[in-house]
Amino acid sequence: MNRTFVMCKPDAVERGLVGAIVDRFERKGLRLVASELRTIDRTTATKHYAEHEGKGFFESLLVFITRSPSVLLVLQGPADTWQIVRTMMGATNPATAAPGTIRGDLGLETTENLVHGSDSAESAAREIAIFFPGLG
Ligand code: 3AN
Repeated sequence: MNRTFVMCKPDAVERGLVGAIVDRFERKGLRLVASELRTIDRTTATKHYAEHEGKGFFESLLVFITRSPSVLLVLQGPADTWQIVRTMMGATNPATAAPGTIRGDLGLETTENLVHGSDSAESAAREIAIFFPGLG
């Protein structure tokens, strides 16, 4: 899969960091093939985060991700584009994410960690179908 799904989460939009984040991906050489500012509804968020249902942070994750618009992106690059994006994002907890990564440079909170990127080729296909069903 040479396409992956990326979300600049509500905190990234609220803090005015979308441009800085997209800039990193574009400068890396990845190409935008879809982009939309959208407030994610609860049903879609539940589907997207199905693997975390039942965990302690699930409810606060849903409240956060639906509270204001996110910028939804599909990025295209060479094989395993999802992996390139994950490397650029850094670890889930921004407090310990490596400097030079998006989370390492711009964030501090685990829930409000600025970006989401698909974690496998299968997830990328699943998530692109959820958020951009019309994308051929
Ligand atoms: P990643 O976003 O790095 O793929 P996941 O898929 O494990 O991380 O978690 C999805 C989202 O759930 C994270 N981006 C974060 O917002 C939230 N999350 C994950 N683990 C925790 C945790 N231990 N405490 C609070 N929120 C968490």
